[in-house]
Amino acid sequence: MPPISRGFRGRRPPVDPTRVPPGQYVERDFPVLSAGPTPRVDLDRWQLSIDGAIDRAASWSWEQFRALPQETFTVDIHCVTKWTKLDTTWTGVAVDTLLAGLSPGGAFVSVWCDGGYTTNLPLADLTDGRAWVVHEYDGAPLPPEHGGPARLLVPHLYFWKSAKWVRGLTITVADEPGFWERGGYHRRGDPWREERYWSD
Ligand SMILES: Nc1nc2c(c(=O)[nH]1)N[C@H]1C(S)=C(S)[C@@H](COP(=O)(O)O)O[C@H]1N2
Ligand SMILES: [Mo]
Repeated sequence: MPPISRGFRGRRPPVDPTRVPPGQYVERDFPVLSAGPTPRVDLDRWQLSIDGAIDRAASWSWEQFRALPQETFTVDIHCVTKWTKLDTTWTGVAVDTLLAGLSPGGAFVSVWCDGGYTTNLPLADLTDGRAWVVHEYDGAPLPPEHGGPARLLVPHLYFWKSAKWVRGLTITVADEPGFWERGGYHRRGDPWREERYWSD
């Protein structure tokens, strides 16, 4: 008997509705949403930094970053433009690992990137195993259009918080709106509460 019967690949298991936040639909492809061109990144000069309101700043070269403890995990992602993609698999370093031994002196983070994109989040949304800086998608190096060499991944918030081409996390005392947040998007962006706009 053949291992895969005819037509099997065309059939899709039904979607578990409890995994799809309100107002979202399930997308099978992986759309690219970028506010500008994909930046070119020289890995020899790439650095990831944590700075701002923190007793001691930290930075990692690409080699140092790749030598940190790595995690591979599968999560669902939710874009504010209403697509949800289930079971996406990533590899990278937990933000907890980056923050280990550092003492942030503020409760917020401004994330900055090659290309100039920024986004803001409560620090609490980046800790307790809920956020990573990832460099692999589906077992392969993260494609540039999806944020390679490395992007932030915060799957429990709308995907605009998952900054592509991430280069730094600046700890701030006050919540400082980033690129889309200045344009009216929510300061936190919880898809289960439909926190789409600043006024939600
Ligand atoms: N640097 C950067 N990060 C970004 C964006 C961007 O324009 N620039 N777009 C955001 C938005 S709105 C979404 S939905 C996701 C899209 O990620 P994708 O292109 O991998 O699907 O990246 C987020 N991170
Ligand atoms: Mo988005």
